[in-house]
Amino acid sequence: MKIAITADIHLKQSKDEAPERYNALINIIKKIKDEKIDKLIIAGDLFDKEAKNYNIFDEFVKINNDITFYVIPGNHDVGLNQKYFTANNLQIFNSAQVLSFNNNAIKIFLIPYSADNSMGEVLAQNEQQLPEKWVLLGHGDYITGQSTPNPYEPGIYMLLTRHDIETYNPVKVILGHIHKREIFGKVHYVGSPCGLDITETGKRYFTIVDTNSGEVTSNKILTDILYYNENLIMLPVEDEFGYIEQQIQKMIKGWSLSDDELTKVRLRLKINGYTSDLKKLQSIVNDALKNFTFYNDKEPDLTEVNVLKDNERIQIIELVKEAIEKNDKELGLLQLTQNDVMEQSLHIILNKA
Ligand SMILES: [Mn+2]
Repeated sequence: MKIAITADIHLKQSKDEAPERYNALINIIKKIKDEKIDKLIIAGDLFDKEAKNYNIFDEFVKINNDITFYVIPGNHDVGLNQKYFTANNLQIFNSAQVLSFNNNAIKIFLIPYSADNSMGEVLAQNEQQLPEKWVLLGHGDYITGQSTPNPYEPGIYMLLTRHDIETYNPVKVILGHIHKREIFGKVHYVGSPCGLDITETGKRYFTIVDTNSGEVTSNKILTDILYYNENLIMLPVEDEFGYIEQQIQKMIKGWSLSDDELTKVRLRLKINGYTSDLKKLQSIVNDALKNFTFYNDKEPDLTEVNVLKDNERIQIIELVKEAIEKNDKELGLLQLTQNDVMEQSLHIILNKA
């Protein structure tokens, strides 16, 4: 049996405010129906903090009466309660619980968010009722020392440690809270189904877990908006405008989006570095991106681009650029990008600390 999982939708009070979040949920429902899946778990932060009116979601659940919705609260909707809803196909869980769909399959252990406990404490309290094979589903921070900080959620929430996982040994762990889809070993962060703002970039996914095999897969969501927050470096090389056009094409290619998805992009672009002709740079950049929509309608930010007229240094920069491109493999081993090294080299060549 397959069960779909999403988290961190952060629905607003009305559908008019951030409608893309509702639309992402609608797309998930469409996709899981296509796959004949009839269960959707929402792993916390279904609602944004100020939500008080739940009728739109209640109606939405009722309309989709062939799906059962299982919801655990997250830190944004911590007081969420069954009595706020009338739909029969919706279950809200306020305490840790085992979900069991058929006897032989892997079970799901739900841990709703609580400000007073870590996930490890909840696991210890429930050790006796943990099934033989189970997937942990919760909302909080998994600490490996390598997770990406979430600017939306500073601090640590409902900690889960690697030690907890080793001690209780779930088949998989599926978590809400970090809005970026990330995978650390058996731990999967689902990620928000639609970026909430410019910091939540790239394609979005929901998760499907197979309760027979324990296999977890990521499935793309067709969102209304795809955020990209990019930085490029302008170099005053011989063919500087050809160079920046090439950088822009490389950036777009790196997103690997379909033509339709490219129309969903909301781009914030900042360019650093040096040019011989700022006015021309602006027109080249705007022309290369004329089919794109910019985040908050702000054109690419060129305020950090300096003008350089020194021919000798331009030649030196050209040589350094070639050397950096030739040694891309070595830079990769040092976990450096060509852009990082070029930026540092520019500071040195141009005497700017
Ligand atoms: Mn969240």
